[in-house]
Amino acid sequence: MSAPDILDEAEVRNGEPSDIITHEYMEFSGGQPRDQTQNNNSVDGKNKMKDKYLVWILKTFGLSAFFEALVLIAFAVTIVLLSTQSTPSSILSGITYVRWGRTECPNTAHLVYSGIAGGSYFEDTGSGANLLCLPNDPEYVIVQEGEQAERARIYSTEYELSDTDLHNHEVPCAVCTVPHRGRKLMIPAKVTCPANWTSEYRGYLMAEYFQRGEYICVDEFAEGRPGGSSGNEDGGLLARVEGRCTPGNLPCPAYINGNELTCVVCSI
Ligand SMILES: [Ca+2]
Ligand SMILES: [Ca+2]
Repeated sequence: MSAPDILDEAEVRNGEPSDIITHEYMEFSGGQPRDQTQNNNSVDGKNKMKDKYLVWILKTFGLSAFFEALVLIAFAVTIVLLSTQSTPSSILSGITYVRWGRTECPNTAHLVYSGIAGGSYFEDTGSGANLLCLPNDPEYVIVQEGEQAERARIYSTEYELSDTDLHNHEVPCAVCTVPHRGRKLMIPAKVTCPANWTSEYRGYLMAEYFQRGEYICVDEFAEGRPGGSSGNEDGGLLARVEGRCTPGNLPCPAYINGNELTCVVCSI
């Protein structure tokens, strides 16, 4: 007998669910006869309603549709549980770094935003010492229009590389993030990473030409900012860094006096 035939028979008998279904419920609830006590009658009445409802669902939607729905619900619950469990690790793991000299990230990383290197004016004695990757679309809140004297200042930064085509071009930057990594490190004077570390990018060590500032790693394939100017507008000035053996005691000849230093950004 097919499933629809069973369901049809269930409805025909006194308009109540079939004995097959009722009997199965009785066995499940301890196998007591349906009319043994008043309480049992009350419970039995509720069970009849449940059985009727079940029969109606099965008859209306069919057995296959019913079980397909169950499978879909189980699949959805599994997806929700997996996504809930993966959220903390995806948030808590990963590194972020600035790729100086480029507007895009390496293939292994995701771009957070790209912008332009910003720093202090090359003759200023104040303002910040570090370089910032300024977004291309700043958001303002409270401002006093016009220039005020009592302000630190930030300017775009140019390559000060007169022996290259990059000279006087503004320096772009890309903020990159790599999931499932725990540490990052910029190693000066190296183009290779330690064992088990991954090279994010490599290039040349650079720093502010006239001022005390931070050393940064500029990509070996550095570019000028798209839409920027090759004119000499100054602002911040970024120059390559060479080692000097004297004065001081740099370990020469491992370091060679006057050689421009490299750099690599590594992650693990
Ligand atoms: Ca320029
Ligand atoms: Ca040199």
